[in-house]
Amino acid sequence: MSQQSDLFYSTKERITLTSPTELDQASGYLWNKKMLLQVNCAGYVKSQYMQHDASKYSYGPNIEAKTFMMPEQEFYAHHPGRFFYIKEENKDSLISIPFAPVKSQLESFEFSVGQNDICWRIKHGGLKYKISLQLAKEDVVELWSLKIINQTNKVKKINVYPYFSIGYMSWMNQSASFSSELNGIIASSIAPYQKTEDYYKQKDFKDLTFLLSNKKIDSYCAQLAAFEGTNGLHNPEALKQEILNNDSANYQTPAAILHHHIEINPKKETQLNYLFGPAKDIEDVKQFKRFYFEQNETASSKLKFDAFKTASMTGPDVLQIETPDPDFDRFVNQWLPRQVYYHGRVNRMTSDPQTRNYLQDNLGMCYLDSNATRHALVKALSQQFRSGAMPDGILLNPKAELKYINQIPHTDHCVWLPLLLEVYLDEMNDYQLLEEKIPYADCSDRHTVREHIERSIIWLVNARDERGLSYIEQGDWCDPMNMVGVKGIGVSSWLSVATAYSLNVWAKICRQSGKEDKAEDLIEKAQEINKAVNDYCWIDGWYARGITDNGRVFGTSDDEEGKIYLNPQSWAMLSGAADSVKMNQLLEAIEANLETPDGVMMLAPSYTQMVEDIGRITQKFPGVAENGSVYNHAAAFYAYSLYQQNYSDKAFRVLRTMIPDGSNIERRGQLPLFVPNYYRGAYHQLPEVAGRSSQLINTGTTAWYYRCVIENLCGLKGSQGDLLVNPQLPSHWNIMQVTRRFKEATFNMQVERDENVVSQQVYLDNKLLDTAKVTNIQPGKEYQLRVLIPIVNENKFV
Ligand code: CEZ
Repeated sequence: MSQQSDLFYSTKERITLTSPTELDQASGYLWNKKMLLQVNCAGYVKSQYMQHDASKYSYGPNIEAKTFMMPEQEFYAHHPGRFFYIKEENKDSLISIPFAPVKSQLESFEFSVGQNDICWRIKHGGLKYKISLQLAKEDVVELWSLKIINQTNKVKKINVYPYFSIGYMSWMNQSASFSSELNGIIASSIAPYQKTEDYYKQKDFKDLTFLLSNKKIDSYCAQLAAFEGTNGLHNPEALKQEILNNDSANYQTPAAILHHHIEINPKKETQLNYLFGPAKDIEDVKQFKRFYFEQNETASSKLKFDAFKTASMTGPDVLQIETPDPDFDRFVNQWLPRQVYYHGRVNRMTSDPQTRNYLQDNLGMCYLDSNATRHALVKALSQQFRSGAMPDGILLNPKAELKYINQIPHTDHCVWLPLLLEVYLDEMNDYQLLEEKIPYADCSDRHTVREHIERSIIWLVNARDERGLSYIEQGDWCDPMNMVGVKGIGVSSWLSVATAYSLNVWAKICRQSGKEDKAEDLIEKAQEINKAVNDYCWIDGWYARGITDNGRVFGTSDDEEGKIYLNPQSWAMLSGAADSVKMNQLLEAIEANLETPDGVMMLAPSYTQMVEDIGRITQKFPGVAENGSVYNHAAAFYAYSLYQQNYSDKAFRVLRTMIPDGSNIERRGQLPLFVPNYYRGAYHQLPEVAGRSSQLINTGTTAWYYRCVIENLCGLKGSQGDLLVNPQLPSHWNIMQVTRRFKEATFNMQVERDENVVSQQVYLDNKLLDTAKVTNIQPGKEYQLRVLIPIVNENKFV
């Protein structure tokens, strides 16, 4: 166990917060392939599940907009949650655990997040409470357990009132009542609709929400208003008396409140289990009751539900590191692969993930489950158009439709195809994939993957103006940059260098798959694009962000706001546009304008007013999301580009700064168990909120972060079936141990600095290798690697 601050401590697989108030936005997340819960330390819960598309079963107290997951969603008194009111018999004192809604001082509090469960340990009034939450393996069901231990020498008589939010379900039809047969609250609704055809679309919707208990209840309340009365949830009217009024909700906002009167003998304990979730009909609920309660040997006794019935959120164990930085190790070994796996398995809880997100999330998944990546690549290419263009979103099921941002034309989606293919081929050496035949979205001709990629490359090369710069239309990687090229003239410097980089990557793949001639053409074209970017976008020491429909170059020192953007700089390093002179200049410009203690901002200064020839990005609150936050996805690109140029210390600092630790956790407001999509930026404009976490776990950062760690920091990168060995340690590390699974073999690597070596030496099973690569790798075999690297005189990682 390492105590990283008096607020939290970590063990190998858990992070535990010891205060419900010091980090009040702190949360953990649990998921299975159909549902996602973000659970806050006080008991508030954001829950959603997939039916055709993201849906809810526990809502706020009034109609909620159906939209994609948002950053910085604050909690409020009626925010949905899972709470247990506790009242000792004949005593007025009322508490609620884990903390909200009563929020009274508790004697001791722990919020502990594990890989596959979340639990709370609370002591108060001579009783010890352990609340545990797991998710079902496949079903959309929350599995809750509450264990109460009487630590006193007297019999304890208490009333327990689990309050699980249901909220405002539907303006068409909502109600709730108690089912004695199921021993629980059943709330039912009709998902609102007006178009006739929607009736048939949603006939099989799970419009019921249920809360079942495995212990006979004494009374209940299924109506929010009746429970709360005029007092509010911190002191509900209904709890003025011991027995609840057994209120139903009849087109009134439902709630699920049960009541158990319990007597616990001295030093004895009792255990209560609950199932909560959506269902299509009563039969569905009965089935869950049978499966999770009746057929669950352990339900009545032990805290946990049968392991085979609960979700596991950790992918295969492919990488373990041990370095001088245990907090970093814990994050890389446990929490990062868990977040990468979540993205690859859950697709950000949508049925039409944005194409760039889908491809990048599967880039990360390639290290954990390369078959899933192969499947995703084939699926994405089968939705490509014959023209070579890629859609803005990938439809994951026959009923899926392109929604929200996927209805706005973005021009970058083809760029990510060769990048994903490169990681897949390096990891799996599966060049046969290039010959696999796949149809198009708008044509049944089946062409090879190679042909599909060729068409996407031609599409990218043709989507450029007379200067050779890439059109941006209503956005590139930056979604809300929607007015630079809305007239079809404006261009993006980022997309231009990204296109050049993508061409170079495809050239490498062509060279590796015997298409030498193609490779030459591609590299030439990439150089042509790099030249155009240098000719038109290199201004005063860094790359501008683009040129608008009216020919205004923006993202330069001439701009008051949005002077410099990070992405064009890092990708110009990747594409080869930036030679060493320009690289030094742009790195200085980044250091001077974008670097902050919380990380590298994606642009600065943040916009404080609308700029009509740039667009929506300038209307976002300064320092939030794309408008100058520390947008970790962009920072991860920067780290990757720095590693390619051997700026290992700078790259490691960018990665290390993304993980909250004792020195900045209060500022960031989250536990080090995920990388959020951003930390507040606008560091020089709004320092008081800079560094604040968006708390949003959906981010393309994780794929690139994992790639940087595996291929650069550890330097164990696949190449045509071999494993290249070239670790890039930060200069303040003298040693590192790594275990990596690659091509079903295990590589144990020890890296150490040695004053007798001037350049890296690689020993395989104690034999010095001529070249730093392991060839002829045998599946199932275990390999010992020892890498000696020079001592660094100057520790550049300060
Ligand atoms: O969505 C992300 C996208 O999922 O924004 C990134 C983009 O590369 C990702 O593909 C950068 O723009 O529409 C908006 O204003 C939102 O800001 C989305 O752009 C943003 C969501 O907030 C999720 O972060």
